[in-house]
Amino acid sequence: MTSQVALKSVAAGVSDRDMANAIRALAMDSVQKANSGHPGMPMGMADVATVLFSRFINIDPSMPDWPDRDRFVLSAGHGSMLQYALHYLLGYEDMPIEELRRFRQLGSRTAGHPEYGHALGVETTTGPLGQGISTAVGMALAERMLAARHGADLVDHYTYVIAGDGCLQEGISHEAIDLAGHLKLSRLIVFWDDNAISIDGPTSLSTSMDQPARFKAAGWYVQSVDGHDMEAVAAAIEAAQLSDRPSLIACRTVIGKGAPNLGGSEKTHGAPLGDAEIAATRENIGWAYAPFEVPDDILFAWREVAGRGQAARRAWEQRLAASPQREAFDSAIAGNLSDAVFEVLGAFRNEHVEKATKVATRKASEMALAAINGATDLTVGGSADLTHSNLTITKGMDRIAPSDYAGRYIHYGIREHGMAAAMNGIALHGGFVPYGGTFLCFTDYARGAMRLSALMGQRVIYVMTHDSIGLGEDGPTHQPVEHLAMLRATPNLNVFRPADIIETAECWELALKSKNRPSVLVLSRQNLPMLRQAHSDENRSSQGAYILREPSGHRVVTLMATGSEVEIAVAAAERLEIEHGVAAAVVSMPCWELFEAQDADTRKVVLGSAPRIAVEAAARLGWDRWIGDTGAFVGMAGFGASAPAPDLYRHFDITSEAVAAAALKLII
Ligand SMILES: Cc1ncc(C[n+]2csc(CCOP(=O)(O)OP(=O)(O)O)c2C)c(N)n1
Ligand SMILES: [Mg+2]
Repeated sequence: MTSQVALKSVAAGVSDRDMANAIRALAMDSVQKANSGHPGMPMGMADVATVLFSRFINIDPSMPDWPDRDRFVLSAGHGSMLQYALHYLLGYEDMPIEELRRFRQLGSRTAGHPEYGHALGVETTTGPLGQGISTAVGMALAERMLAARHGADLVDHYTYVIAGDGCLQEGISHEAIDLAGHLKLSRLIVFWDDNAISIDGPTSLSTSMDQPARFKAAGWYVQSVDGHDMEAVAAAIEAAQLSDRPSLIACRTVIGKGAPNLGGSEKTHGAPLGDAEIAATRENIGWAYAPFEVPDDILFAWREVAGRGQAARRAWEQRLAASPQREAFDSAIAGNLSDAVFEVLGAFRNEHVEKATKVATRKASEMALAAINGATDLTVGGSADLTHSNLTITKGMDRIAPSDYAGRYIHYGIREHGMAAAMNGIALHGGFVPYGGTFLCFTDYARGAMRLSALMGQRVIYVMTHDSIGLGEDGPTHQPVEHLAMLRATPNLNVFRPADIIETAECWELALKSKNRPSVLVLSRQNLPMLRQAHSDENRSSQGAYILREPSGHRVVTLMATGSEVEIAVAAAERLEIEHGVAAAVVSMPCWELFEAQDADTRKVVLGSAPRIAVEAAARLGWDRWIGDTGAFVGMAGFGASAPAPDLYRHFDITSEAVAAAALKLII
């Protein structure tokens, strides 16, 4: 082993180009060994990344979660080897060279695309193009909001993004860029890997977009540089840091830079270079080392760089220790909601059982939110331009505006996908619990980012109102039918469809307590009666499903329903009992996922052994699990229609009469 002192003197002779070539070599070797992956992008962006990481970014590999670190988002996630190579070179303890050798293998930290939680320092999961840049907008916004609350002493960092042609072609980037430009998120700096190549070939096959002009039109500060001119890149970053607007630095690069025959070609995008081209590349860039070997001096030069971030972190810790904000800041970052939040929700339930409050569950959600938002300031609300339909703003919530980040309500604009991605970024950044609304039907538009909320296990709360044909006149374009099935099929996502004001408050409580999981609150436009017989201190929805109505005798049939159809099931049970002497239990199932998590005995008690009928104004898909072989389903078999809601329920035969008839058919 060479001594540290000796290394230091050797490192002094290491050039930026050597440091960048280490990234190139590690990327091409790892992809070659895995026989899978994307060498072109890391090789093309190695120079930009070297400048960014060696001269600017404040991160500390020995404490990757330090709250005031700069955020780095590799939006072009297919270039994951860029990030893994950097992490190895910077000395992240979970990224030894063995992990690079195990690139893309089962159980390695070096997953095909960067995954949040897999490797230290990966700030967000990327790979679905466009998500990274859009998530970064949420991070940059959260940074400004947290700074507004706790001061620049504690919160003062940048969010850096590397995005490719693909990220900028994706529609979500439009939403994200527009929002960031409008809000003047000046701490957001995006590098565009402008290599004019994607998988099919030159980008001219499919786009004539003037990207710099597009960003300028959205209010960004735009610079264009040669991405292999390191001094030009450094100067651009310096200028970007001083801008009062978000920055795009268009970096003209060569994909697979360094590969003498394949550089510049789409062939380097997503396939190993091959032994011959790798040997030629080594020759071409003057890299005389074996695969996975980085000489000590170059490695040391990289490790030295990490010291800058470490010093920044230590200085920040001292500021925190001396700050009167310390406790509030720590608690916000930990995301701990005070007991007061759950106490007010308990009192809320008590009050409304007594009053038998009949409101739409979207209204109930607004009322619950008023209580929640009064008891904590961690919650940050918003809507994709449907604030007064989703009922997501409550009294006293100030709005976030350009250059004014002290509020806690975000007008996301008509940008469902951008909103969902921004909420991921806010949650990942820390300091806030984001919730945001749109119509349930437009979950489709937000889906890509919602899936990532679930994959990353983030506490993002989706307030999805107008949840069925019950929305009425707007018609089938707005009436979700298949959305519940899709959401329920998504792993690690809680889908709540409360039946009344009490369940709504309970579901809000459960969503807030789900620290490692997103939640979707599926809420009605139409009024729904309060269905509880009595107040219980226990949160009955926490079991996912429970017996809402016990029959007077031995149960002959069980009626299961969610949301607005629970009322119909209750009416059907009464009809069956009074008119036909049939004892029917009603099971309300506000959250399938939580019910699935119960033990088999609990589920058995709730479901009973009598034939079961499910009632839901949505597609049947998924219900058979609960219905069993002998049951029936009353719901939707196709799209809805435009008409007043009561007419639609009659038209589609989702009525207490239809449920009672289905029950009689089953048991006779
Ligand atoms: C939403 C989405 N669509 C498609 C893909 C598949 N895909 C991965 S990389 C890529 C091309 C990206 O081009 P670019 O960003 O220019 O990357 P480069 O080839 O320059 O590395 C595509 C289509 C994806 N990952 N995500
Ligand atoms: Mg490209």
